[in-house]
Amino acid sequence: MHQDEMKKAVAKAALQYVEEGIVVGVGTGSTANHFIDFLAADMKGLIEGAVASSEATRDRLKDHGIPVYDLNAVDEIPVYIDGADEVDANLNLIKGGGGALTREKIIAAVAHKFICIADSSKKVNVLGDYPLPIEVIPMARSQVAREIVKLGGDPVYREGFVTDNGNIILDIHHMQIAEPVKLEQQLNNIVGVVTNGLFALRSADILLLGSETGVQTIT
Ligand code: ABF
Repeated sequence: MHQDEMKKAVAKAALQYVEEGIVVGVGTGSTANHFIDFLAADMKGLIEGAVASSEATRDRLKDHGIPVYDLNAVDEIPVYIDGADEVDANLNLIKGGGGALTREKIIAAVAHKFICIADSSKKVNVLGDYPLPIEVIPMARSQVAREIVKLGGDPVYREGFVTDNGNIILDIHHMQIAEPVKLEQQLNNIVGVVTNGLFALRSADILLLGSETGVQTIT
């Protein structure tokens, strides 16, 4: 299977976790986009609606005619389906390559179950080859960058990019992340950081991983 076929396969497999009548949390990115398309084809009218992790996802859901709710209007999210940029054996993730990490992390925190859908290229032994995105309040950019250097990272300003929340992104390069939980906490403690793209304190519950031979379910 090619990469996009793997993405489609895991997106379709994720439908098994979506029960009738629920509000489903929906992620961002090309794999999540496939999921939205399958969700609309198979379950539109059967689910109550969705909560979107980005403006782009909200638009795609709405284009398909799926009701989109504000998170504050929803009591619970039984399941959240989203992609990742990297995933390790313990289902810790790097997310936020598309810049939607903050809303993604909020929905992941609310969701009872977080299903990560990814093609095999995302599976790694140690997180960190993929630059780790950090959403930062604009006025704190230089200060946060200095603190990241102290932690051993190499922060790069994502030029010309503004998040859905009006903030900027620093991508941390060259960081082997041996202790994801510890680093997530350290980054959370830097004043001016809104969110970091490590999902280790709240990792995925289930990984649907696309491979040459089909979809593997990893827990
Ligand atoms: C979102 O989409 C992000 O957290 C992650 O950066 C990205 C994965 O993109 P794709 O599915 O296009 O590979 O889940």
